[in-house]
Amino acid sequence: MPGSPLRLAEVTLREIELPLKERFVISSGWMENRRILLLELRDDNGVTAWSECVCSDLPNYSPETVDTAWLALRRWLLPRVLGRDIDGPEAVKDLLDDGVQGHPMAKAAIEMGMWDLAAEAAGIPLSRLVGGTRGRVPTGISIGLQASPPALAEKARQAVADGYRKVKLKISPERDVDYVAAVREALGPDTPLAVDANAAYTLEDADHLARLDAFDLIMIEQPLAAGDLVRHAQLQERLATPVCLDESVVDPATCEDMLALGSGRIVNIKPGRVGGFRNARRIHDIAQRAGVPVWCGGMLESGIGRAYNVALASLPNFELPGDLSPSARYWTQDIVTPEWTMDADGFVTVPRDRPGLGVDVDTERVETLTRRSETFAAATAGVPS
Ligand code: OSB
Ligand code: MG
Repeated sequence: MPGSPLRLAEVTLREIELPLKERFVISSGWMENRRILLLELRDDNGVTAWSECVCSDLPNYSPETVDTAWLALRRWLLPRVLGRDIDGPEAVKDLLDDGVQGHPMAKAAIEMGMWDLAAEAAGIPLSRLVGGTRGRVPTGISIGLQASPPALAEKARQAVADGYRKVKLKISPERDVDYVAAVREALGPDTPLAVDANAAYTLEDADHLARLDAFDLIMIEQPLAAGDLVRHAQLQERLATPVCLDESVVDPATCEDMLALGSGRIVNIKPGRVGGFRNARRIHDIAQRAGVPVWCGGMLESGIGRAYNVALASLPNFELPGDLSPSARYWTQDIVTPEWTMDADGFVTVPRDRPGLGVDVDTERVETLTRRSETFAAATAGVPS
């Protein structure tokens, strides 16, 4: 890692409220007014970086929430890193894991912010620091549960017209085969189509899920519960469609277990879910060695979290389109400039001509949207040693 050690002088936690243009419904819950936890990190030299904690308001996707992350950050995680000499971003995760189980999204918010601080300090783009090789990344859309098969088919048709290179449909036991059939019929045989169940099924549903094999899906994402690696392997044996794991893969070890057991053939990597970029990169490498493609998932991030996802998705084994929709799909106005856009071919450009995230945070807008904030400083901040 280039340069001198990192030392965090100050971190501000902020909760903002950013309304989604449209309610986003998945099998386990829904989101409408996004509560977003942002971190502003400052090092000893006054270099700053923004990061985003990707938890939601409710613990439906994972046990963490905005409120648990705020608590974990202020009480246990920030005290482990503030004011310490840290060799580089690779070293952050071990400090955060020392005596603290779980809380991967809270940890990732610090860890990823430290990657950006290191990129800013070195004067290079974040994508370069993490080892990205792509100049643009293919983009897919994740469409929430809809009221009827025709309503879903219409959304899917619009997404293809917009240029998206993959269409992912949320499914649930009440809304699956008929919905997927309507979309496949509307889009024709060639559009890359996937489904995501967010853990809504059990192994008892294997015969039912096998009906989805008729639609030539590129994957079925997370059909069973997060801990069900063995059951996913049993299910995969009964399906022609590749299983992709999201909630189940929480660290490099669970990715190795998935591959050893045959629990799936594709990995969704969300850096927040796996505790940050160090783990995300390790999972990328493990999958690459196994010949298993990965893609970058999304958590309805603001433009700040999206910058990290775009940087990560520029790594070479991110072969499938990521859930990296442009800002305008989610928000009336994002909190970064320029906003994230997608070209007519369905690619998002990786910013490679400026240091760090490649976008500016609209601090005035963030201030207006802020519901609470709290600043934590190192005891020795500013004192030369
Ligand atoms: O399972 O991938 C998921 C959003 C919130 C929680 C879980 C998931 C999702 C998405 C959104 O699919 C994808 C996006 O950010 O566009
Ligand atoms: Mg998912």
